Amino acid sequence: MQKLHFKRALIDDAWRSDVLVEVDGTRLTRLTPDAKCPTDADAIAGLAVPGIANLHSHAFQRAMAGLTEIRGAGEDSFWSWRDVMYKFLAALSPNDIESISAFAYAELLEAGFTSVGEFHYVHHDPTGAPYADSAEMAGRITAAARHTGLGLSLLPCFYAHGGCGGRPPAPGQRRFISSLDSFARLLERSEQHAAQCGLADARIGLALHSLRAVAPDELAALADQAAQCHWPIHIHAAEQQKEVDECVAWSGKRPVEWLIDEAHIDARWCLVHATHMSDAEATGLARSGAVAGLCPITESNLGDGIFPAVSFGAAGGRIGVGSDSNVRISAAEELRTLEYSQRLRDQRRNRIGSAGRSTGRALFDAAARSGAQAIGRDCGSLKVGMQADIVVLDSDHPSLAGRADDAALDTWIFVGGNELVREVWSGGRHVVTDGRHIARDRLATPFAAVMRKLAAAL
Ligand code: NGQ
Ligand code: ZN
Repeated sequence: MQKLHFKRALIDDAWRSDVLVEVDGTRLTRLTPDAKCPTDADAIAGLAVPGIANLHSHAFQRAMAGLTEIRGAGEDSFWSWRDVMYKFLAALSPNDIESISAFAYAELLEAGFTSVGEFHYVHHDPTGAPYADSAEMAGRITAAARHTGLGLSLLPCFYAHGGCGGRPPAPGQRRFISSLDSFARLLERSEQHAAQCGLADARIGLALHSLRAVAPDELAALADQAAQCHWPIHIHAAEQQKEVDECVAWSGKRPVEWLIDEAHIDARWCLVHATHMSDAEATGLARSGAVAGLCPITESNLGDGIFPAVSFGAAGGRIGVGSDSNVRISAAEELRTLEYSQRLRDQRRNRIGSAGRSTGRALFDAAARSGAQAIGRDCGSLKVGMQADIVVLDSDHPSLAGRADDAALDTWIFVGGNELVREVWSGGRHVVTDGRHIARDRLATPFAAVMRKLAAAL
């Protein structure tokens, strides 16, 4: 049993003072506002808010951040970036994946994310042959979570084809490819890795790469299994116009439309990106209860397009955020980038949320609540029974002087960023102190070694 006493905290969706928080294992067991700090509790200054779930990450891509910002001979695009990404991942070893992921996860925690949905698809060795343990790489992801204490929802990804209509995979995709049979074993082993990784709150779900990589019969079979296991289901959808065109040429339907009509998506689903939607698709997606998994920094970096957050929100749609390519890791900046994309498109201010309310708070609440839904975790709100996922903002920072409550959230999101994150608990584990992950130095050395090796190889 741990006892923490917070000067000010956002509990059960309201700001309260002098909150005594009791944690048993990974969960919150009691929250008492207006309480004195008992002698056996740690007194924490600052503003405590629930940690945000990062609903979409490809951790390995952290090590190529900054290496794809040179224009090629032709038009640079998502697709030319993807070619570089394939070249980059071709030689990654299991040790490399573990070192990169562990450092990225430490950074996620320092950035205010307390859990991650790891959309994991680099399964096989560089020739495309399975490792002796078919979930070797998944095991390296669970090890990274253990090294850092980050809450993990591991989403092993099924990937079988190179394009809509069952096109054969390209050579660059050979490390991803499974059949339904081989994937069943990989899933089972992944579950074991999650169960045995030493984090009581690690769990798994299912990722289907995209309608380009998964055929309808495969999607139906795996979605059935996920439903029986109560797993969340994630799929990339409609990130690029070319992908929409390919889907229409194949099926007569746009990707989100196809998923609504043919996959009967519901609240267990997370459609990652969902950038290119008609009004009818946006309404249908909102009605389904599925989460739109937005990755605003990566979507900006890759030139994907602008998500229709205003109309989607008006239809009651649910949005969460993910760090995807990890080109820049910051919960605050993901939310800021999302809001700014809407302002730039509409030539207006304060687009997400409602009149008279803090925009930062609206962004934060949406991402906290729907992020938790998307990756199947009891988090996103500080109340009894939830994970003890807590982020404390540094009220001693000059940017936060005189800023209380929602104004502090607005300041974190629009003015500051990671430098305002001071203390972080994930599942009751106190892993960031004074703005730094407790294992940062130990994890930085192997990460830097991989960075040097890979930069030389590209
Ligand atoms: C991925 N990343 O799987 O890493 C994808 C690109 C694809 C993003 N969607 C590859 N941002 O979609 O084929
Ligand atoms: Zn992705």
